Order: sequence, then C-alpha cells, then structure tokens
Amino acid sequence: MSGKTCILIGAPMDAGKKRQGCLMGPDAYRVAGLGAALADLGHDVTDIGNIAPDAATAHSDLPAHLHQPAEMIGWTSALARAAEEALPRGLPIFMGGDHGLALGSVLGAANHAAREGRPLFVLWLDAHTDYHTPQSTASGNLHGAPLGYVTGREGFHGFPEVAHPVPHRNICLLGLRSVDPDEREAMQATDVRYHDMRSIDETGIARPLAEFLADVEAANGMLHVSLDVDFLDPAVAPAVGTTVPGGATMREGHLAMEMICDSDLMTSLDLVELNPFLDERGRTAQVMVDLAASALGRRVFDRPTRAYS
Ligand code: HAR
Ligand code: MN
Ligand code: MN
Ligand code: MN
Repeated sequence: MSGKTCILIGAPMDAGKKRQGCLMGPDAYRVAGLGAALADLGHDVTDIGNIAPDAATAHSDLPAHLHQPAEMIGWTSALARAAEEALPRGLPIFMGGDHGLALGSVLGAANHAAREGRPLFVLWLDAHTDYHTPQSTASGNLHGAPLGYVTGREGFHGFPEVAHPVPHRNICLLGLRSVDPDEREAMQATDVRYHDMRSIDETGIARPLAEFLADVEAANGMLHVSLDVDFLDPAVAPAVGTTVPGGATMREGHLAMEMICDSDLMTSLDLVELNPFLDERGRTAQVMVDLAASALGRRVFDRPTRAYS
C-alpha cells in the first residue's frame, strides 16, 4: 500500500444512546497515538480536530421515546458534510463517538460515491445489526439505527434525505451476536450479507470477507468500514457500553484489518463506541489504534498485494 492522505475527524458524540462517555473517544485515540501510528507507516496524516453538530430541531413525527433526536439530526448533517469534504482529498477516519455517527459518515460517503459514479460498499464489524428505524427501536437509542437509515428505511423524519441509499447487497456484517427480533425479521427479508459469530466459528472470518472484498473490487466500488468496539470480545476490548460475550478474537480482528489493507479498497473508516470512562489503562483505545494500523499497513512481514477476485 502506498502512502495515503489520512484525515482524522473527531466526533465527540454521545447523542446516539443514553449511556455517556463516548464523547471522550477522539481524545483517547489521540492520546493512544493514532496519528503517529499512521504517520510511521508512511501516510500523510492530518487531524482536523473535533467537529460539532449543526443546530437542528426534532421533527414532530418522530416517536417521543427517541433519545436526543435534534442532536442526532444535527450530527448527521455535520458528519455527512465532513465526509463529503474529506473524501475528495483523502481517507477520512471518523474517531467516535458512538455508532450514531455512522448515519452521517455513511450518508456522506454515499453522496460522494454517487458523485464519482461508483457504488458504495459498507463493511459493518459489530455485535449488533444497527438496523432499527426510529419506530422499531425499543431503547430509543439511534446508535442502533445507522444501517436502517443509510439503506433508506422509512421513518427518519427530519433527517437529511438519503438520496443514494446503500443497496443491501453492498453491505456485509460480521461479528453479529445481539439482534433484536424486528431487526432480524426486516434484515432477513433483504439480500444483505450477514455472518453471525456462529457462522464465523464455522467458516473462519477470512472466507466471507474475501468473497465480499472480491465483489467490491469487481464493481470498482468504494468501501466504507465501520468498526464498532463491541465487534471484539469484551475480554480484549472492555471499554464499550454494550459488551456482548462471544465476540471476535484479537487475531480475527487483525486478520480482517490486514485483508482490508491488502485489498487496498478501503476509502473511509469509522472507529466507534469506544467509551474511555470504561477502559482499563487505555488498553481498548490501544487495541483500536492497532487495528487501524493493521488496516493501513502494519505488518510483521511484507507480502505482495493480494487481489481478492
Ligand atoms: N439493538 C439494541 C438497541 O437498539 C442495541 C444496539 C446497540 N448498538 C450499539 N452499536 N452498541 O452497535 O437498543
Ligand atoms: Mn454498532
Ligand atoms: Mn455494537
Ligand atoms: Mn435494498
């Protein structure tokens, strides 16, 4: 992989859920040395600092139990704009913040891909499907809804228009082990690619990921990778509000990142749900920095660039 222009964008947001603490995430990544780790790999790194949500008001058709709908709308438009400004210049890395930030980062990536005349693909590394709508979420936490939004599900009143919904077939979810009944039902009715932990136990993580990357490459697609801390097992990544046992191992995480790197297909990245308040001497922040470094070239030995087609 040749040197890229990495654009670090802090999104200190907690609006996607009731439990607070993810707003400290961007600074934790900075303290853990994300920028220096990528610069050491030969990339040109710019940290544009933290962005703020746009001023917004909640739409009256949104259900009353939603947590901070106005803030979520404001973050979504601000993040989409940040993505659209960064993508023509380099590879944006969104330092969260909770997974609610992906409503905006993926929206912006989809708008940019449409402008480029290329399809957008999304790799979702998460214990959860995050496929709710404002009406289907029981918790009211919109960090559980970004994939519902960007695929064009109904009900996101007052949110920026999703002019270019991501086709379900262009989305691959890995690591699933906590899915609500209505998410499961809605998702199973689509041609989305999902691989729960049981399926990863059976096939390994490399096989489904290689298949997906081959399709991205064949379509000349852009690839947005959304990495939720809870993709990993809480034993290796404890600093997250929604721990679910039975997650990806450290090596499964790194292998996924190394394959993404070898494919050279990734065009944007989210690092989400890190809650530094719940961390143990910064170790989860460090794991996330190390994973990002693997996705951008950290290696034990050099290997020839591998095509996945
Ligand atoms: N499905 C649950 C809900 O909607 C939990 C969602 C948790 N989401 C995240 N991000 N932590 O994946 O409330
Ligand atoms: Mn998530
Ligand atoms: Mn999750
Ligand atoms: Mn669809």
